[in-house]
Amino acid sequence: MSQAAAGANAQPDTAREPDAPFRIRAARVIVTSPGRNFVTLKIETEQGIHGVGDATLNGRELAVAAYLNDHVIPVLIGRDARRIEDIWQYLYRGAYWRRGPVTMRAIAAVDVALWDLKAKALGAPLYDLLGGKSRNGVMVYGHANGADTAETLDAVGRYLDAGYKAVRAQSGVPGVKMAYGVGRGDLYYEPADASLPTETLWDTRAYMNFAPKLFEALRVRFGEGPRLLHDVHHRLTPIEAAQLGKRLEPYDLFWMEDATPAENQEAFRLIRQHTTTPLAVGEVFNTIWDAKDLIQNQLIDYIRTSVVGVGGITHLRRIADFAALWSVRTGSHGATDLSPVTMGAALHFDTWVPNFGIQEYMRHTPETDAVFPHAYTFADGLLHPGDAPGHGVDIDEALAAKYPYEPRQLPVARLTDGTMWNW
Ligand code: CS2
Ligand code: MG
Repeated sequence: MSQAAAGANAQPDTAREPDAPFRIRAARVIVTSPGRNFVTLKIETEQGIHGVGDATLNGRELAVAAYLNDHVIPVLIGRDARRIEDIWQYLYRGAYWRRGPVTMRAIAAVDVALWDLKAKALGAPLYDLLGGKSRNGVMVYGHANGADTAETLDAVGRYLDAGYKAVRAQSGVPGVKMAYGVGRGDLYYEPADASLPTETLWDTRAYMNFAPKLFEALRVRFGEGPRLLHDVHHRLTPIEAAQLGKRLEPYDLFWMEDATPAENQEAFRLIRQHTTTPLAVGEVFNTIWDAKDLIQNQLIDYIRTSVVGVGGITHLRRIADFAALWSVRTGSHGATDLSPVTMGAALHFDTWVPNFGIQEYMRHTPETDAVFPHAYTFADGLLHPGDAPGHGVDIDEALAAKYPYEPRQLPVARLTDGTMWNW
């Protein structure tokens, strides 16, 4: 780069003098829609080794693709792929406008691709680079849902029959049009369903009266054995969340998730004062700063930050280590909008992380699985990352090219009087 192009006061970039084999030769963004949209970053070294990272942000996919193409890939070329930490710091601190879901997903894609690449170069599964196995398998929870209580109970039964040790239960609520979490079809719940946001309705009172009855019915039918989870999806005020947590206590939930929008971390203090139902939060968090007060004040029990949401393994590891000090365990987000690449990386992370709690697992469609060949397998309610070098997930670019991007957005929610609410 010429002095003029670099700026008059430019210093030599010390991170750009790598040994040739590990130089990043190329990086490219692959957008594909095998049933839903995914954004994938592939990084290649001079040596010919490649790593793969996920950058999917549901409903905002092309914003991250543009961030990567315009602002990240140009500064990656020529760097030493082994310097994962330095590249992370460069992309995080080097972005004056730091944090946020777009930036942090772009950083995550780079970070996960570099961990994949390094582990492949060393011929080791990624969990071995993190510190090795802490457990024999990763307990996951599946998503059971139905239009009403009877359908939801049947859906939970099918997951238990399939060997799941933990199941999240969501149900249609009488009087509520399109309640959160009620899918179409059995295994493949997908909320991003249209090119313009679908309008749904929300009725807090109807939901608050219904939810405890659903869990009572679940315990009557399935007994005390199964771990049951529930996602409130940011719909309640703090005092409503406190009330719901209290009403759910007799049914021994594994967790109540996203009871209120957590941009106000202080709200959880109020919820915590009133209920012992375990609390989980964090799928929309981007960095440790979103979770710091919740964790150090012991206001939550599970932190749901994911590899793709918080800038990759490098930063998720910091959050998990911090959480461990306060007995907060991990419970990473794992909806279908997190690609198989994120799932593979998450499973290596989960296999290592000492304060593991649970991993969310929504199955991808067969089309998605074919585009992303992967080493992970499911057996007896546990996922196993496999022992392939790296994170064990690749992308079939020729197949990916057959599924062009399709505009899709997440729904919005309004209260019954028309007021905008949190979806
Ligand atoms: C949900 C997600 O998995 C969960 O817990 O909250 O389904 C969420 O709605 C989607 O990931 C949004 O893209
Ligand atoms: Mg959720």
